[in-house]
Amino acid sequence: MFANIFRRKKPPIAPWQQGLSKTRRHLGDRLAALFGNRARLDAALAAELESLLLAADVGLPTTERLLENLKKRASTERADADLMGLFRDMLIDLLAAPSAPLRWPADGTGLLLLVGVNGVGKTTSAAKLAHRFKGGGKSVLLAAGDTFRAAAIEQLQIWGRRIQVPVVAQGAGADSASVIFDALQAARARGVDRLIADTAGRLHNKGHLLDELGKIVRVVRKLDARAPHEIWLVLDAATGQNALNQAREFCRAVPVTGLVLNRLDGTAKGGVLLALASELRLPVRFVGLGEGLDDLAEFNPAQFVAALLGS
Ligand SMILES: Nc1nc2c(ncn2[C@@H]2O[C@H](COP(=O)(O)OP(=O)(O)OP(=O)(O)O)[C@@H](O)[C@H]2O)c(=O)[nH]1
Ligand SMILES: [Mg+2]
Repeated sequence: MFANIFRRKKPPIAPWQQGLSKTRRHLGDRLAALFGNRARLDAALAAELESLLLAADVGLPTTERLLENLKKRASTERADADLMGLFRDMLIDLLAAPSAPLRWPADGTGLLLLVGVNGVGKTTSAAKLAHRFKGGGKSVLLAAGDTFRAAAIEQLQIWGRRIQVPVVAQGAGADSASVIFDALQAARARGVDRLIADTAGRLHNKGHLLDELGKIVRVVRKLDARAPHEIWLVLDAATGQNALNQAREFCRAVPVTGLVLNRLDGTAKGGVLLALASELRLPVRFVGLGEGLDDLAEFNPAQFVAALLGS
Protein backbone atom coordinates (compact mmCIF):
# COMPACT_ATOMS: atom_id res chain seq x y z
CA MET A 1 0.00 0.00 0.00
CA PHE A 2 2.72 2.47 1.02
CA ALA A 3 4.82 1.41 -1.92
CA ASN A 4 2.21 2.92 -4.22
CA ILE A 5 2.25 6.23 -2.38
CA PHE A 6 6.00 6.55 -2.65
CA ARG A 7 6.29 5.26 -6.18
CA ARG A 8 7.56 8.03 -8.38
CA LYS A 9 5.18 9.27 -11.01
CA LYS A 10 6.21 8.47 -14.56
CA PRO A 11 6.89 11.55 -16.66
CA PRO A 12 3.88 12.34 -18.86
CA ILE A 13 4.06 10.87 -22.34
CA ALA A 14 3.69 13.41 -25.12
CA PRO A 15 0.62 12.78 -27.29
CA TRP A 16 2.82 12.34 -30.33
CA GLN A 17 4.83 9.59 -28.68
CA GLN A 18 1.78 7.72 -27.47
CA GLY A 19 -0.15 8.15 -30.71
CA LEU A 20 2.68 6.91 -32.84
CA SER A 21 3.66 3.95 -30.70
CA LYS A 22 2.49 1.35 -33.22
CA THR A 23 4.24 2.95 -36.17
CA ARG A 24 7.32 3.47 -34.00
CA ARG A 25 7.47 -0.22 -33.12
CA HIS A 26 6.91 -1.15 -36.74
CA LEU A 27 9.25 1.33 -38.38
CA GLY A 28 11.22 3.49 -35.95
CA ASP A 29 12.58 0.75 -33.70
CA ARG A 30 13.48 -1.39 -36.69
CA LEU A 31 15.27 1.51 -38.34
CA ALA A 32 17.29 2.10 -35.19
CA ALA A 33 18.18 -1.61 -35.02
CA LEU A 34 19.05 -1.64 -38.72
CA PHE A 35 21.38 1.35 -38.62
CA GLY A 36 22.84 0.34 -35.27
CA ASN A 37 26.44 1.45 -35.32
CA ARG A 38 26.84 0.91 -39.03
CA ALA A 39 28.48 3.86 -40.70
CA ARG A 40 28.53 2.59 -44.28
CA LEU A 41 25.55 2.36 -46.55
CA ASP A 42 26.46 -0.85 -48.36
CA ALA A 43 24.20 -2.81 -50.71
CA ALA A 44 22.98 -5.13 -47.95
CA LEU A 45 21.98 -2.25 -45.69
CA ALA A 46 20.25 -0.47 -48.60
CA ALA A 47 18.26 -3.59 -49.44
CA GLU A 48 17.17 -4.07 -45.82
CA LEU A 49 16.21 -0.42 -45.54
CA GLU A 50 14.18 -0.65 -48.73
CA SER A 51 12.12 -3.62 -47.57
CA LEU A 52 11.59 -2.03 -44.16
CA LEU A 53 10.22 1.19 -45.69
CA LEU A 54 8.01 -0.68 -48.13
CA ALA A 55 6.57 -2.78 -45.30
CA ALA A 56 5.68 0.43 -43.42
CA ASP A 57 3.52 1.76 -46.30
CA VAL A 58 6.04 4.34 -47.44
CA GLY A 59 5.47 3.16 -51.03
CA LEU A 60 7.97 2.53 -53.84
CA PRO A 61 8.55 6.02 -55.31
CA THR A 62 9.18 7.63 -51.92
CA THR A 63 11.30 4.69 -50.72
CA GLU A 64 13.47 4.97 -53.82
CA ARG A 65 13.78 8.72 -53.41
CA LEU A 66 14.83 8.33 -49.77
CA LEU A 67 17.43 5.67 -50.60
CA GLU A 68 18.82 7.75 -53.42
CA ASN A 69 19.16 10.80 -51.18
CA LEU A 70 20.70 8.83 -48.34
CA LYS A 71 23.31 7.38 -50.70
CA LYS A 72 24.13 10.87 -51.96
CA ARG A 73 24.37 12.40 -48.51
CA ALA A 74 26.31 9.45 -47.05
CA SER A 75 28.89 9.60 -49.84
CA THR A 76 29.76 13.20 -49.00
CA GLU A 77 30.09 12.44 -45.27
CA ARG A 78 33.14 11.26 -43.35
CA ALA A 79 33.75 7.53 -43.04
CA ASP A 80 32.11 7.43 -39.62
CA ALA A 81 28.87 9.06 -40.80
CA ASP A 82 25.90 8.99 -38.46
CA LEU A 83 23.55 7.30 -40.91
CA MET A 84 20.62 7.37 -38.54
CA GLY A 85 21.11 11.10 -38.00
CA LEU A 86 21.33 11.72 -41.75
CA PHE A 87 18.19 9.70 -42.32
CA ARG A 88 16.33 11.55 -39.57
CA ASP A 89 17.20 14.92 -41.15
CA MET A 90 16.06 13.67 -44.53
CA LEU A 91 12.69 12.60 -43.15
CA ILE A 92 12.19 16.02 -41.54
CA ASP A 93 13.13 17.78 -44.81
CA LEU A 94 10.77 15.57 -46.79
CA LEU A 95 7.84 16.23 -44.47
CA ALA A 96 8.56 19.96 -44.24
CA ALA A 97 8.88 20.45 -48.02
CA PRO A 98 5.20 20.91 -48.90
CA SER A 99 4.59 23.57 -46.24
CA ALA A 100 2.51 26.52 -47.43
CA PRO A 101 0.95 29.44 -45.57
CA LEU A 102 -2.69 29.02 -44.53
CA ARG A 103 -5.08 31.03 -46.66
CA TRP A 104 -7.32 32.45 -43.94
CA PRO A 105 -8.51 35.92 -44.97
CA ALA A 106 -7.00 38.85 -43.07
CA ASP A 107 -10.52 39.85 -42.08
CA GLY A 108 -13.93 38.36 -42.68
CA THR A 109 -14.96 34.72 -42.50
CA GLY A 110 -12.52 31.98 -43.46
CA LEU A 111 -14.33 28.92 -44.80
CA LEU A 112 -12.80 25.50 -44.23
CA LEU A 113 -14.33 22.65 -46.18
CA LEU A 114 -13.66 19.12 -44.92
CA VAL A 115 -13.88 16.37 -47.52
CA GLY A 116 -13.05 12.67 -47.65
CA VAL A 117 -14.35 9.13 -48.04
CA ASN A 118 -16.81 7.55 -45.59
CA GLY A 119 -15.82 7.09 -41.99
CA VAL A 120 -12.39 8.75 -42.04
CA GLY A 121 -13.30 11.14 -39.21
CA LYS A 122 -14.55 14.27 -41.02
CA THR A 123 -17.30 15.09 -38.52
CA THR A 124 -15.08 14.38 -35.51
CA SER A 125 -12.34 16.52 -37.05
CA ALA A 126 -14.81 19.37 -37.67
CA ALA A 127 -15.63 19.33 -33.94
CA LYS A 128 -12.00 18.98 -32.82
CA LEU A 129 -10.95 21.87 -35.08
CA ALA A 130 -13.86 24.08 -34.00
CA HIS A 131 -12.91 23.41 -30.37
CA ARG A 132 -9.29 24.23 -31.10
CA PHE A 133 -9.96 27.43 -33.06
CA LYS A 134 -12.37 28.56 -30.34
CA GLY A 135 -9.73 27.84 -27.71
CA GLY A 136 -7.39 30.05 -29.74
CA GLY A 137 -9.81 32.96 -29.43
CA LYS A 138 -11.57 32.66 -32.79
CA SER A 139 -15.32 32.84 -33.21
CA VAL A 140 -16.46 29.67 -34.96
CA LEU A 141 -19.54 28.34 -36.73
CA LEU A 142 -20.15 24.79 -37.97
CA ALA A 143 -22.13 23.90 -41.09
CA ALA A 144 -23.86 20.52 -41.33
CA GLY A 145 -23.00 19.97 -45.00
CA ASP A 146 -23.53 16.21 -44.72
CA THR A 147 -27.23 16.23 -45.56
CA PHE A 148 -27.22 12.61 -46.61
CA ARG A 149 -28.39 11.15 -43.30
CA ALA A 150 -30.35 12.75 -40.46
CA ALA A 151 -27.96 11.05 -38.04
CA ALA A 152 -25.03 12.93 -39.58
CA ILE A 153 -26.67 16.28 -38.85
CA GLU A 154 -27.49 15.18 -35.28
CA GLN A 155 -23.92 13.98 -34.75
CA LEU A 156 -22.59 17.46 -35.58
CA GLN A 157 -25.27 19.14 -33.45
CA ILE A 158 -24.32 16.99 -30.46
CA TRP A 159 -20.68 18.02 -30.90
CA GLY A 160 -21.80 21.64 -31.29
CA ARG A 161 -23.61 21.55 -27.95
CA ARG A 162 -20.63 19.92 -26.25
CA ILE A 163 -18.16 22.52 -27.45
CA GLN A 164 -20.67 25.38 -27.42
CA VAL A 165 -20.30 26.22 -31.08
CA PRO A 166 -23.46 27.00 -33.10
CA VAL A 167 -24.33 24.66 -35.97
CA VAL A 168 -26.11 25.79 -39.14
CA ALA A 169 -28.23 22.92 -40.47
CA GLN A 170 -31.20 22.12 -42.66
CA GLY A 171 -33.11 18.86 -42.88
CA ALA A 172 -31.77 15.60 -44.26
CA GLY A 173 -31.95 15.56 -48.04
CA ALA A 174 -31.32 19.31 -48.37
CA ASP A 175 -28.78 20.46 -50.93
CA SER A 176 -25.36 20.46 -49.30
CA ALA A 177 -24.12 23.42 -51.37
CA SER A 178 -27.08 25.53 -50.29
CA VAL A 179 -26.58 24.64 -46.59
CA ILE A 180 -22.96 25.74 -46.78
CA PHE A 181 -23.86 28.85 -48.83
CA ASP A 182 -26.44 29.87 -46.20
CA ALA A 183 -23.99 29.14 -43.39
CA LEU A 184 -21.33 31.31 -45.05
CA GLN A 185 -23.83 34.12 -45.49
CA ALA A 186 -24.80 33.85 -41.79
CA ALA A 187 -21.16 33.66 -40.68
CA ARG A 188 -20.25 36.76 -42.66
CA ALA A 189 -23.25 38.65 -41.33
CA ARG A 190 -22.29 37.74 -37.76
CA GLY A 191 -18.61 38.55 -38.27
CA VAL A 192 -17.56 34.96 -37.50
CA ASP A 193 -13.84 34.22 -37.98
CA ARG A 194 -14.02 30.58 -39.07
CA LEU A 195 -16.76 28.53 -40.66
CA ILE A 196 -16.06 24.79 -40.72
CA ALA A 197 -18.22 22.83 -43.15
CA ASP A 198 -18.67 19.08 -42.72
CA THR A 199 -19.56 17.13 -45.87
CA ALA A 200 -20.90 13.65 -46.58
CA GLY A 201 -18.40 10.84 -47.02
CA ARG A 202 -18.03 9.86 -50.65
CA LEU A 203 -16.04 7.26 -52.51
CA HIS A 204 -13.12 8.60 -54.47
CA ASN A 205 -14.02 6.45 -57.47
CA LYS A 206 -17.55 7.79 -57.84
CA GLY A 207 -17.24 10.70 -60.24
CA HIS A 208 -20.73 12.13 -59.73
CA LEU A 209 -20.24 12.27 -55.94
CA LEU A 210 -16.98 14.12 -56.39
CA ASP A 211 -18.71 16.51 -58.80
CA GLU A 212 -21.03 17.52 -55.94
CA LEU A 213 -17.99 18.87 -54.11
CA GLY A 214 -17.12 20.94 -57.15
CA LYS A 215 -20.62 22.37 -56.96
CA ILE A 216 -20.13 23.43 -53.31
CA VAL A 217 -16.97 25.28 -54.32
CA ARG A 218 -18.68 27.02 -57.25
CA VAL A 219 -21.66 28.06 -55.12
CA VAL A 220 -19.72 29.56 -52.19
CA ARG A 221 -17.54 31.51 -54.63
CA LYS A 222 -20.63 33.54 -55.52
CA LEU A 223 -20.31 35.03 -52.02
CA ASP A 224 -16.56 35.16 -51.79
CA ALA A 225 -14.33 34.53 -54.81
CA ARG A 226 -11.57 33.10 -52.61
CA ALA A 227 -13.79 30.67 -50.70
CA PRO A 228 -13.40 27.96 -49.56
CA HIS A 229 -10.18 29.43 -48.21
CA GLU A 230 -9.00 26.03 -47.10
CA ILE A 231 -10.12 22.60 -48.32
CA TRP A 232 -8.72 19.81 -46.19
CA LEU A 233 -8.88 16.22 -47.26
CA VAL A 234 -9.42 13.97 -44.26
CA LEU A 235 -7.69 10.60 -44.51
CA ASP A 236 -7.53 7.50 -42.35
CA ALA A 237 -3.90 6.53 -41.78
CA ALA A 238 -4.96 2.90 -41.36
CA THR A 239 -5.82 2.71 -45.07
CA GLY A 240 -2.10 3.01 -45.85
CA GLN A 241 -1.27 3.38 -49.52
CA ASN A 242 -4.96 3.60 -50.45
CA ALA A 243 -4.98 7.05 -48.83
CA LEU A 244 -2.73 8.14 -51.68
CA ASN A 245 -5.24 7.01 -54.32
CA GLN A 246 -8.05 8.77 -52.48
CA ALA A 247 -6.01 11.95 -52.32
CA ARG A 248 -5.26 11.90 -56.05
CA GLU A 249 -8.95 11.59 -56.96
CA PHE A 250 -10.14 14.27 -54.53
CA CYS A 251 -7.45 16.64 -55.78
CA ARG A 252 -8.84 16.21 -59.29
CA ALA A 253 -12.32 17.23 -58.08
CA VAL A 254 -11.52 20.21 -55.83
CA PRO A 255 -8.44 22.35 -55.06
CA VAL A 256 -7.38 20.55 -51.86
CA THR A 257 -5.05 22.77 -49.81
CA GLY A 258 -4.11 20.45 -46.96
CA LEU A 259 -4.51 17.10 -45.25
CA VAL A 260 -5.80 15.85 -41.93
CA LEU A 261 -4.50 12.36 -41.21
CA ASN A 262 -6.64 10.57 -38.65
CA ARG A 263 -6.28 7.35 -36.68
CA LEU A 264 -2.54 7.61 -36.51
CA ASP A 265 -3.01 6.20 -33.00
CA GLY A 266 -4.34 2.83 -34.06
CA THR A 267 -2.09 1.96 -36.95
CA ALA A 268 1.39 0.82 -37.84
CA LYS A 269 0.99 2.44 -41.26
CA GLY A 270 2.07 5.95 -40.26
CA GLY A 271 4.76 5.66 -42.94
CA VAL A 272 2.10 6.67 -45.46
CA LEU A 273 2.58 10.22 -44.25
CA LEU A 274 5.99 10.23 -45.93
CA ALA A 275 4.42 9.12 -49.21
CA LEU A 276 1.67 11.75 -48.93
CA ALA A 277 4.18 14.54 -48.36
CA SER A 278 6.60 13.53 -51.09
CA GLU A 279 4.16 12.45 -53.81
CA LEU A 280 1.27 14.89 -53.38
CA ARG A 281 3.18 17.91 -52.16
CA LEU A 282 0.29 18.83 -49.90
CA PRO A 283 0.95 20.01 -46.35
CA VAL A 284 -0.37 17.81 -43.54
CA ARG A 285 -2.11 20.31 -41.27
CA PHE A 286 -3.31 18.15 -38.40
CA VAL A 287 -3.12 14.54 -37.31
CA GLY A 288 -5.76 12.68 -35.32
CA LEU A 289 -4.34 10.72 -32.42
CA GLY A 290 -7.58 9.48 -30.80
CA GLU A 291 -11.32 10.00 -30.53
CA GLY A 292 -11.34 12.76 -27.91
CA LEU A 293 -11.71 16.48 -28.56
CA ASP A 294 -8.08 17.17 -27.73
CA ASP A 295 -6.69 14.23 -29.67
CA LEU A 296 -5.71 16.39 -32.60
CA ALA A 297 -2.17 17.64 -32.98
CA GLU A 298 -0.97 20.37 -35.27
CA PHE A 299 1.43 18.63 -37.60
CA ASN A 300 5.05 19.33 -36.90
CA PRO A 301 7.67 17.46 -39.00
CA ALA A 302 10.43 17.49 -36.37
CA GLN A 303 8.11 16.32 -33.58
CA PHE A 304 6.64 13.66 -35.81
CA VAL A 305 10.04 12.27 -36.75
CA ALA A 306 11.25 12.40 -33.13
CA ALA A 307 8.19 10.43 -32.02
CA LEU A 308 8.54 8.04 -34.94
CA LEU A 309 12.18 7.28 -34.24
CA GLY A 310 11.79 7.42 -30.48
CA SER A 311 14.39 10.12 -30.00
N1 LIG B 1 -8.81 6.21 -32.87
C1 LIG B 1 -9.25 7.25 -33.56
N2 LIG B 1 -10.55 7.30 -33.91
C2 LIG B 1 -10.97 8.36 -34.62
C3 LIG B 1 -10.10 9.42 -35.00
N3 LIG B 1 -10.83 10.33 -35.70
C4 LIG B 1 -12.10 9.86 -35.75
N4 LIG B 1 -12.20 8.67 -35.10
C5 LIG B 1 -13.40 7.82 -34.95
O1 LIG B 1 -13.79 7.36 -36.23
C6 LIG B 1 -15.21 7.17 -36.27
C7 LIG B 1 -15.79 7.86 -37.50
O2 LIG B 1 -15.64 9.27 -37.33
P1 LIG B 1 -16.59 10.31 -38.05
O3 LIG B 1 -16.10 11.65 -37.64
O4 LIG B 1 -18.01 10.02 -37.83
O5 LIG B 1 -16.21 10.02 -39.56
P2 LIG B 1 -16.83 10.70 -40.87
O6 LIG B 1 -15.74 10.84 -41.85
O7 LIG B 1 -17.57 11.92 -40.51
O8 LIG B 1 -17.85 9.56 -41.34
P3 LIG B 1 -19.03 9.69 -42.43
O9 LIG B 1 -19.76 10.94 -42.14
O10 LIG B 1 -19.85 8.46 -42.22
O11 LIG B 1 -18.35 9.68 -43.77
C8 LIG B 1 -15.74 7.71 -34.96
O12 LIG B 1 -16.00 6.63 -34.10
C9 LIG B 1 -14.60 8.57 -34.44
O13 LIG B 1 -14.60 8.64 -33.03
C10 LIG B 1 -8.70 9.33 -34.61
O14 LIG B 1 -7.85 10.17 -34.90
N5 LIG B 1 -8.35 8.23 -33.89
MG1 LIG C 1 -19.49 12.52 -40.89
